Amino acid sequence: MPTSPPARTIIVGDIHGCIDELRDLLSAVALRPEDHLVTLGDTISKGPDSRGVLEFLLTRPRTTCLLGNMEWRLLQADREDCLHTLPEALRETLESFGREWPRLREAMRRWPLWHSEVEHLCVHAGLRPGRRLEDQTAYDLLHIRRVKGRQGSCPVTLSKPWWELHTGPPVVVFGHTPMPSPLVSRWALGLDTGCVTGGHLTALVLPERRLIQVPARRAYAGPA
Ligand SMILES: [Mn+2]
Repeated sequence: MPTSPPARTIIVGDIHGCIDELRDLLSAVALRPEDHLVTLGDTISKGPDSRGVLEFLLTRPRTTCLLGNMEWRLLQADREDCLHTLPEALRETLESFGREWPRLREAMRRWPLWHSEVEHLCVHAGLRPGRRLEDQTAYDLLHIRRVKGRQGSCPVTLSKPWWELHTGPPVVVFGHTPMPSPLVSRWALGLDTGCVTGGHLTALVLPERRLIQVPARRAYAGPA
């Protein structure tokens, strides 16, 4: 009898409502029911069908969705009763949820800020270098891009991408900062390849550490 292949973990970068590309990507990786699916946050806003993306993710077993700054902003505005202050894209997203919003909100409130996966730490934006995970702020985990760093003994303080100063373990798998191609370095793997602005949607397949991409069918939003 043939033995079934071991379950994998499929980690997907910023989806931003791009349901067609999400389906294309999951076909390209040949997603199986036993695979664990992890999304890196910013599943919603800017793209064509945030609600469809959420409905898919929330009904699939073995799925872990991390919070991104988009979901966090929406939940925060809701909690503080200031939904009118949301940027236009998020306001449109909220309108598209219609009467489903309370249910979707309850689900998103349970989403974690990070997820640990054998040697890999998944998080939306990244880590502040030199700080333990338990000392990171939620704001950094959701927003960090650049930090002040020094170049050797040079006294000039430079602004650098956080991942250039991060030395693992763990290997950090992150989204949030769109790049023309995935960032692959010793201690960081960046998967936001700007699908919603016409780039690609990218997945990392573990344990084989394979990157798979599908192209956006079109640009749904201008560059941020
Ligand atoms: Mn983001």
